[in-house]
Amino acid sequence: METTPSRDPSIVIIGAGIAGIAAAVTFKQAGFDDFVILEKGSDVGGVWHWNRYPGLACDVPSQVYQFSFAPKPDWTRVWAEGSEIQQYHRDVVKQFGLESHLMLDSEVTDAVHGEDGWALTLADGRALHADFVIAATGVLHHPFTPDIPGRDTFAGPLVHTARWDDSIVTAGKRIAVIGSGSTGVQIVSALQPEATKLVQFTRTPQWVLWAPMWIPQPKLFGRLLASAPGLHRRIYDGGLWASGILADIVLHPTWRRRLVQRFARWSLRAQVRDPELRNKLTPDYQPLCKRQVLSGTYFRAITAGNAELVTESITEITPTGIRTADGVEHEVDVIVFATGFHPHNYMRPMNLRGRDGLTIDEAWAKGPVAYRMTAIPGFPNLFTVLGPNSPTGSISLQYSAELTARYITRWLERFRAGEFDTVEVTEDATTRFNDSVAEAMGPTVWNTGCNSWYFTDQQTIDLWPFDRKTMTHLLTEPEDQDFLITRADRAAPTQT
Ligand code: N01
Repeated sequence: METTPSRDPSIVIIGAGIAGIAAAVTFKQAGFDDFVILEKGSDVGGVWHWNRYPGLACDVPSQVYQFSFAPKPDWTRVWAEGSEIQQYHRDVVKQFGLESHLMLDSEVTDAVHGEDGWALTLADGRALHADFVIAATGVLHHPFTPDIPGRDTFAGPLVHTARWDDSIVTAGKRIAVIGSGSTGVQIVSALQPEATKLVQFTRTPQWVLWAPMWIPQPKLFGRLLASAPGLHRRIYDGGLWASGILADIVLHPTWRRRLVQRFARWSLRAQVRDPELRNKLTPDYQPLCKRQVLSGTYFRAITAGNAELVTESITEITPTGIRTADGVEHEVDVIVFATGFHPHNYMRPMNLRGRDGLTIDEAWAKGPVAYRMTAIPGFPNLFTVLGPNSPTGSISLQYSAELTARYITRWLERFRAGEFDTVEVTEDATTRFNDSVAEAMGPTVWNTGCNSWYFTDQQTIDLWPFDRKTMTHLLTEPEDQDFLITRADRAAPTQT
């Protein structure tokens, strides 16, 4: 193919969380330097910046929950707390010289594709241009607070976990926690010991796998890993390999899945002796169907003398508490919403317009879809990192983000070499990919009859139903026949 002189693409990465950092470091290491990272928050870290609630920790072991290019030997705990993970992201940004590329407090309101590439506008009116846009906007970043009648009448503090307010005093208070997902379980465990009273409102109980989340990582182990990078790498690779077992467990109904499910049932039986409470805490769906919750402290917290589990549905918030369907008013001083997120928003509500003015809402009228998690028909030179169908329930997010970023780098290299001006995935290829996703969802545990945030409004499951090997295979080399590739000297898009 005839090429034009080499030109460096200008790139805008939207989001400075795991996906954005992975993309930025990968691009930089591949020799691309003309990029900015736009972050709506005041710091890097994504979910680890926005979530600062008491008890926040990561339920993935930290020796795996890290970038392959930034191994951290000296985590203080096996499952690190949120603040340490957030600091890790800050350190990585510094270590890889990303600070000069970073624009914090910079929310993108518009990204419109035209003849000259992408035109972006920020909330404060600033304008930018880019050849490529990388939407690393994350999944769980729009908190969901249910519109319960009377919500505005409550006299005390009322807070969503993802917008925690450090000035709220919880010690010695009567606290309501609404929600029983990973967040609800963590915050109940953290607040119960010092509360006068803690009432958790649970609409659907969750299976909670016992895990000793508090155990420290021995200092000696950290020093050993620091002095032996080869060993550290092997441990990291071993962790990724082991997470393949988790992927197999959720993807296929084998004895391994049944074993973990038995452990989940045992975790409840062994820790909750009171039959009435145990009954209230027993889900009517299979363990692992929702995003699995891990905790070694939750059942102790909810069975404590100052704790109460309420399964009656909430009808109203009053100035002094929460009223349930049985007419009881539960008087509290603080209300905590651990009610999750709008999980399928991705880059929305941004005014994102692709070819011929196509909006992302129009493109996603039937739910968020992307080709292999990263390309959307109608949106040339735009890629998502940890976009639709990302493996939030199975494979390492860092691995997936780095792999996707390397895949995008292949396109950037070809743009630099002058091989094309715009690249856009075809409808056909995207449909084929999504059909294969739908088929592969069949035997997954997510599809066994629970309601979870994994489901879109269209009842598709927004997860990755394949193993890591398949992901690696699909995101190693672009397959040109799946894309429309244009050059300025050609009148119309051509499929190569
Ligand atoms: O949110 P969720 P989350 N009235 O959506 C309830 C990740 N994460 O913030 O099940 C009453 O899981 C809702 O009830 P129901 C992880 O991927 C990771 O806890 O819909 N209740 C549910 O109980 C996780 O899955 C870590 O019936 C209402 C809860 O609120 C994801 O974040 C830590 C309600 C929402 O649960 C989200 O977890 C924390 C209403 N109107 C989170 N509306 C790690 O450790 C909702 N609920 C890595």
